[in-house]
Order: sequence, then structure tokens, then C-alpha cells
Amino acid sequence: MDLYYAPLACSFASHLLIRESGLSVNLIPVSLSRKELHTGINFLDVAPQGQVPVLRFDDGRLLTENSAVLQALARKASAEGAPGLLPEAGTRAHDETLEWLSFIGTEIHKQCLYPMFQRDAPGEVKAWSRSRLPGKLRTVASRLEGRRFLTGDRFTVADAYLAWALMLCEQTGTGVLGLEGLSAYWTHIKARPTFGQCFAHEARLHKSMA
Ligand SMILES: N[C@@H](CCC(=O)N[C@@H](CS)C(=O)NCC(=O)O)C(=O)O
Repeated sequence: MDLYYAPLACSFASHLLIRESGLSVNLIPVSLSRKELHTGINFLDVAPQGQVPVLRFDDGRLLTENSAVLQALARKASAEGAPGLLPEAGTRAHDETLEWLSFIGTEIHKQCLYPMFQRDAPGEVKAWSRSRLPGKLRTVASRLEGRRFLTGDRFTVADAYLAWALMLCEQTGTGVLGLEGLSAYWTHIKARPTFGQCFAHEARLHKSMA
């Protein structure tokens, strides 16, 4: 199994999940600005949308979209003896995990963070996205009050996606990570050894690919 990822991009969530689960997955770095693999292969020949994450199964099948990729990785981990990263279907925790995956993907990632970090996004779009971010993070903060994780009592795919989003939020200078409920969560997520390993790996790669 291969994961196409770009340093510090949203594929960080899948990378983090891989480290949390101990799955054996080949990590293939992609330059999003050049749409190129480190080997010089055109990334658009692999994935025509030109976006990460992309998961390639051993039979050659490709899967894109954070939410789908994270769930597929969690199911694979469960089949290989590391259950719990995606709560069992039919449970309240499962429903809520999908709910938060969707909220993070649509409300935080696409509506706020993607435009804010897009070089060619018009200034007005960036400013509007930035103005929406605190409200979205307040929703997350209120969910996290009195909870250690977004759903259930352990780290799941939703926490992996949120961990990446909060890492980017830290760079926005909006102060959203100081929100009550969010700061304690962010502190303990950042302290997870897997997060530190993932961040160190991707920050190094980011520098070397710049
Ligand atoms: N709808 C996709 C969006 C993924 C996405 O936005 N990936 C960004 C990195 S965070 C990307 O590949 N950007 C390059 C581009 O859009 O050309 C998903 O949910 O996975």
C-alpha cells in the first residue's frame, strides 16, 4: 500500500494515522507546486485531480479524499490487529466520527484553511475565509469541553484530521488555539509521540522540497 502525501498538507492526517496504527505503508512524497513526485514522475499521471492524499492499494486501485482515505486506513489497521481508530459501524461513536470528519473537511479545511493558504486566492477570499475560522473553531472547542477526544474515549480518524487542521491554525495568527476547550486538547494531541514524529519528518521534507 502506498500513500502519496505532501509535507504539512492535509495528507498529514493519513500519515499520522499510519503512525498511530503501526500499518506498513510506503510514503511517497509529492511536490504540489510542481505536481511532481520526487522521482520526476508527473503526479497528474497518478492522480488527475493533482491533490493529496492518494492511497494506492496493493491491487493498484486508487482512493482519494481525506475522509475516505482515513477510513480505509483505519479499516485496514483494524483487520491487522489495531482496532478503534474508526468506531464500529452502527454505534453512536461511529456516526459522530463521520459527522466530525465531514465538519473538519468542509467547514474548516475547505471553507477556511484551503483558501487562506492558497497562493493564488484573491485577498478578499482569504480575508473572508479567515473571518470564518474562529466561529468554526468555537464549534469544535465547545464539543471538546470535558472530552479528551472528539468522539468516544480514544484517538480516531477525526482526531487525526483535526490535528492537522490545528497545526495549520497555529500558523494563521488568529489566536483560535487559545479557545477554552481547544487549548488543552491541542496540547495533549501535540504531545503524542506519533504527532512529533510525523511533524519532524514532514517539516524536514518541507524544507528540503522548497
Ligand atoms: N477534496 C480533497 C481535497 C484535498 C486537498 O485540498 N488537498 C490539498 C492539500 S491540503 C492539495 O492537494 N492541494 C493542491 C491543489 O489543490 O492543487 C480531500 O478532501 O481530500
